[in-house]
Amino acid sequence: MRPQLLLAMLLSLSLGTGASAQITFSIDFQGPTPGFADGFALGVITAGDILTVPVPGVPGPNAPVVGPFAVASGIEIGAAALAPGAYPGGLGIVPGAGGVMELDALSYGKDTGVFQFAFSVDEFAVGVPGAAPDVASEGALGLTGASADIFMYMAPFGTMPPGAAVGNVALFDGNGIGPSGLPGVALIEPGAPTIGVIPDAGDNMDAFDLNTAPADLAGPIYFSLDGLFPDPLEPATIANTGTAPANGFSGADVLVSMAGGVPALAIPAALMGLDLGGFGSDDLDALIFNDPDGSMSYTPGDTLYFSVRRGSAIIGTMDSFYGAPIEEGDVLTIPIGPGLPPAIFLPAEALGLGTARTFTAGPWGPDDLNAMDLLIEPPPVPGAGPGASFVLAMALLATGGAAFVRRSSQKGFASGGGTDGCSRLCRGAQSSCSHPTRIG
Ligand SMILES: [Ca+2]
Ligand SMILES: [Ca+2]
Ligand SMILES: [Ca+2]
Ligand SMILES: [Ca+2]
Repeated sequence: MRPQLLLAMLLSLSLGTGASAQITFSIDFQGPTPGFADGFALGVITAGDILTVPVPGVPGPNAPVVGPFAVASGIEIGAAALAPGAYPGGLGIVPGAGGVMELDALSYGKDTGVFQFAFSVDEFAVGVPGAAPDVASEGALGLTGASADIFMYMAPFGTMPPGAAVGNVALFDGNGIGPSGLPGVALIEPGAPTIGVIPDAGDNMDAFDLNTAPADLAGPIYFSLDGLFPDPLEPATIANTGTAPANGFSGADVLVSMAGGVPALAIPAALMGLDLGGFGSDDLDALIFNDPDGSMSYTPGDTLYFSVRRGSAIIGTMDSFYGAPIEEGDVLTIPIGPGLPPAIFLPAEALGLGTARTFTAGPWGPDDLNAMDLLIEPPPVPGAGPGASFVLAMALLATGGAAFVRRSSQKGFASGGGTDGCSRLCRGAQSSCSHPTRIG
């Protein structure tokens, strides 16, 4: 077995045991899946919906499984009031530009733990080559499916000064087929970067929660909506929907809904050092929130991390902790004082992403982290329970395995892993091409 495949399998096993692997997520409006009938046969998928894996079926939330998938992802909770979903009620979101509802960050307020940190990127991310499958091998200069995938940071979650490089490895796959061999979530890939073209060929997972318990669905559900300012890489399109201002909020605000309710402000942009350039000038695009006292707001003792998307005004501003220019791939946290910019907690280069700071940005600029979660699995004990295999994988990397994995991955990368076959058209193998119906 190839070392990098062994590593990926070990990492997936570390999450593949127990109910904690259940996933809920959202996709962005630019991909091909919005407009499809959902895999639960409940309704039509939108970019504001909270989705899950369509098998084994309702009620969900379900865990990623190896593809191919004959149907699209299932709607767990719909975006609009009374929208169809396995959990009834909807988030009460009203559409922005073009009738689009775009939810771009998600948390149930129970993101705890210090060990396992997972994230996703968009279709322009190139990554810094490490141990495939990773952002670099799956990204815009590789197999072009990284935007639908989830990756795991290869060190315990903790702050790191800008400049440090650790890396990542793929954890879950968009379509669950193809070279990585990892379980998937019934999204469509690959999707090469396309500037100013909609829909994109592939989906972009733009929010996820990796340990969603059925009880979480009752709420509170924390999320952010899309700001109005354009994506600099999508100049000729309606690149962003302004769902946030259409609902009366900034794209940089963290909101909260109970299923069946309407969005309310939970964590204002200003508390996070965002929108210093004016209302709606920043857009929060990834969220980790733990609210142990249940206040539904940020209070001392809570855990809060976030990221901003490309085009946000705060990008390039010196962060308030390390004094380094903020980038769209950084994991940020609240400022060290009121009125100051956010603090960089984990710089994008530590995650194996390309940054301007380290001169590793790709042809489309610095990589954008656009979804993340901190897992509830307890710190691993070697030989016992979930996470133990992660320790084994780390040990593999820490020893001579690291150099061997790198050599092997470069070799495998050069020879090409192939593409995902007919997935672009049917989410599955050609023998089971029952394509879901696109509506509208
Ligand atoms: Ca979305
Ligand atoms: Ca993504
Ligand atoms: Ca947002
Ligand atoms: Ca970001």
